[in-house]
Amino acid sequence: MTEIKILKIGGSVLTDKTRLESARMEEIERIATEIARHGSGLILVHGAGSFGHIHAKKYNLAERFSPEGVLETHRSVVRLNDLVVESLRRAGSRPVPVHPLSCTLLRDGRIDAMETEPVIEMVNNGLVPVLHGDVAMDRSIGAGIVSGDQLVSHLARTLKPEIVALGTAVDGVIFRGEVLAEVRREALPKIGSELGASAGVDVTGGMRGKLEELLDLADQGVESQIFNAEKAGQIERILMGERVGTLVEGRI
Ligand code: IP8
Repeated sequence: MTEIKILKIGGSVLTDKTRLESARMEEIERIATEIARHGSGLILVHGAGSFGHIHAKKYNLAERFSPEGVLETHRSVVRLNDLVVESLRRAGSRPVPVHPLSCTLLRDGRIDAMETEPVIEMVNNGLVPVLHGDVAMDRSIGAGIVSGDQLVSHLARTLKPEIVALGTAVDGVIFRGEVLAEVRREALPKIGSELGASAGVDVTGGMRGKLEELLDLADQGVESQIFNAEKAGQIERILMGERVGTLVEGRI
């Protein structure tokens, strides 16, 4: 089996989160070029940014079932996914879209079941599956939101990849103005209040949500990195196995 790397690029990097469905095409293209150079064994997950969060908030999807909200939010994130997939293809990569709504089931907002075998087969055949934060059916509340971070953590727990990295619009986990080289669960009470919210509309928890997701993963023995994907070259460094940004580690 191919060694797997899971990379998530946040919606704040790919879109302007303050303006409805506003893609940052130059960024998407630069990122696609970096990925195309080092994308073997890669599963890419991207956030929704202003393509999903604004619709999800409008229909209050985190709180109540809305058939119209499910459709509008899903179609919006698929539009962003199309742009990412197309840029990757132009850059020379072999992307395939994977929409979580069709292969993931939640219970109380957490992934209860996900069909991962097709994703593994894609990777084994040299394709780059491109997943994204999405709406998904939920056994308890009808439908809910599955963030890209939750998808990363679920896939990583199942597939035990060699590299897990979350590219954001900041340099890593920042505490008192400094980027932390590493972070463990024990540090959360101390640094928690300083963890910034995301710019613009965000229904899935900003840096704190991200960190909680990755600390749970670290508790299962899978370390990950949070780094700045807006800085040119950082994605390539990550995909080559370098340590960049903040390493999220398990308990001491
Ligand atoms: O941007 C959120 O995914 P995220 C998905 O990865 C929706 O948190 C539909 C708002």
